Amino acid sequence: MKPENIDYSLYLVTDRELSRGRTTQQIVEAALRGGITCVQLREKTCSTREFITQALSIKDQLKRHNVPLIINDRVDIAQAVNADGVHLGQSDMPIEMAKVILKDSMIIGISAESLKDAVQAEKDGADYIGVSPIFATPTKTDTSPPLGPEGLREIRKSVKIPLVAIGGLNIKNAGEVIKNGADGVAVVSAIVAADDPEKAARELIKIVQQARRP
Ligand code: TZP
Ligand code: MG
Repeated sequence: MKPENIDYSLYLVTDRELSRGRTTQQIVEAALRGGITCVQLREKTCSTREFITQALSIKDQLKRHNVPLIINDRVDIAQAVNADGVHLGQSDMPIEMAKVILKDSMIIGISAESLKDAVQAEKDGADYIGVSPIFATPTKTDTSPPLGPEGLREIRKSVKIPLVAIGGLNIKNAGEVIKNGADGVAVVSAIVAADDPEKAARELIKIVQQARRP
């Protein structure tokens, strides 16, 4: 999928630990029915071989819905499975090196935890920025202090590429982050750990769409 065709509106980030016994495929399938528009496969504990197997399986699932697959951290796996893109944090492979390895059409998302990171990521040629964390979240605790909607708004003023907000987002605050400049809302627990991931996704996408109306 071409970078300009990616819809970041509701961006699901997977987490097998929070899935409450359901497989990542089950969560993704339900979330697709609910209306997610992008998936990042985030595997922090499994082997490379298992990561690849998961990526190929989820890629297949997403293809049927024309939803892009982004791989967290692993440039090699993104390239090997021909994913739509890769998402890199500030401690992962530098973007200029990732660009050497990846084919030109591959989307590169960069996590920014400050205005400085965000401006740099755009300058370096990122396709989108994950603005993180907006709010404190138990899902990821090794983060910088939360930026809040104000921090997001500041970044929006300085950066033109798509901004995907992440960290502590749910149906109560998703609208607020869209109104403060995010192009999309990325969630882990609000979908992955929900009693009903389909319903959770459906509610979230509706809130995102409503928040965009003037
Ligand atoms: N990156 C920054 S915060 C975060 C990641 C992966 C976790 C977001 O999880 P949740 O459950 O949506 O707050
Ligand atoms: Mg990372």
